Amino acid sequence: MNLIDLGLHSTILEDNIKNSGFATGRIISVNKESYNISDGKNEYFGRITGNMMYSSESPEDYPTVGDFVQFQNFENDTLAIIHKILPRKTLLKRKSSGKNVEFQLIAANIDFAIIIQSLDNDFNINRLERYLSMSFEFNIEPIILFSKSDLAADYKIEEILNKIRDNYKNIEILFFSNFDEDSLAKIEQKLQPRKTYCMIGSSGVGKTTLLNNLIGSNEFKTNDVRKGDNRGKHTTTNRQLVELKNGSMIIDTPGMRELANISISEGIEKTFDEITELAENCKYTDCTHTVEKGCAILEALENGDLDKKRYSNFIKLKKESDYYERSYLEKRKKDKEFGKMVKSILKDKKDKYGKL
Ligand SMILES: Nc1nc2c(ncn2[C@@H]2O[C@H](COP(=O)(O)OP(=O)(O)OP(=O)(O)O)[C@@H](O)[C@H]2O)c(=O)[nH]1
Ligand SMILES: [Mg+2]
Ligand SMILES: [Zn+2]
Repeated sequence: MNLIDLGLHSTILEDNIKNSGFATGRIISVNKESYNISDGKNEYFGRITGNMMYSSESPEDYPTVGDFVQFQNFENDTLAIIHKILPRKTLLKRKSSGKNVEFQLIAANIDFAIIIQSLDNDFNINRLERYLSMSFEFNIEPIILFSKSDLAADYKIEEILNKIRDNYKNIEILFFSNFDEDSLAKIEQKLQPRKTYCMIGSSGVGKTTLLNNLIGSNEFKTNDVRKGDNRGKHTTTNRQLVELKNGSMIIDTPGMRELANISISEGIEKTFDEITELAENCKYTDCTHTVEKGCAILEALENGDLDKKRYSNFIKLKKESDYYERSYLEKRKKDKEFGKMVKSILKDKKDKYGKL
């Protein structure tokens, strides 16, 4: 395999790599402060430079799984020092969990997001719309997979399909069981060489089991779901990129507890495109679609032309995304002001006492 096989875009290869004096590879897994890098032939254990760490302003300045990076080898190739992250084609990110309003990177240079929900008790349209909005926001094509079809009656599968098919005509929707080879073969056929797929979904839906099936060995750890509520036990703890035999690449991720997003209004508009279309006929251009007279969306809701649940999730996701956007911008502003203050104190001291 070479870098193009690993998914590197040829213009990036030409512009950045020739004669750079560095080696180039792709981050295939991230541990706390170290990275595994592959150049298609060998794997390297990497760390970032101190400079990269100190000059970083946000999590985006750090490498993530799927990134192409430039590095230098030391100590007989046992240590790779990462100097630079090459321009990212796409970057999948979410709001980090907890109170802190900050981005958390999921993966870089992804072509397709494989959104997985399981048919035992995980199916949830609102959550699906959340994942779709995130994928669309970052220009990553979604594929929807429903796992554990062996546990669901045919009528239930039909019911789910009826609920979502009309809204997402251009999205691939597949039902499969990790215990049914025919359905696994269908997924395998969809995976294209040199393309990168990232599996996302709740814990316990069968992401790692699918990965193991695709590589044909139980290399990665899986775990039973909890007895009472069928939820997963958060078995996968780091993100991992794996090359498949057919030349495609797939990233397994830890199951998400909750998915919140910062500033994804375009992704939401794309996910709810029938609502976005209606909004063009609202009387006011800054219509919030909640109380205004002359709101085409509220009108459609009243006439029964618009699904109530979809509408309320649309409003909810929009509010949440805007709220986190404002909080994030405020936080960035404060951080910057703080940085400036520290710099000016240091300068004052320097002026007073000379070199510090
Ligand atoms: N019945 C059934 N069980 C499945 C299927 N796929 C996975 N499982 C089981 O579900 C459990 C959880 O599977 P994992 O592959 O560990 O789930 P995961 O999505 O990787 O979970 P995290 O790593 O915690 O995010 C295991 O006991 C699997 O055997 C399926 O298609 N049908
Ligand atoms: Mg897993
Ligand atoms: Zn409106």
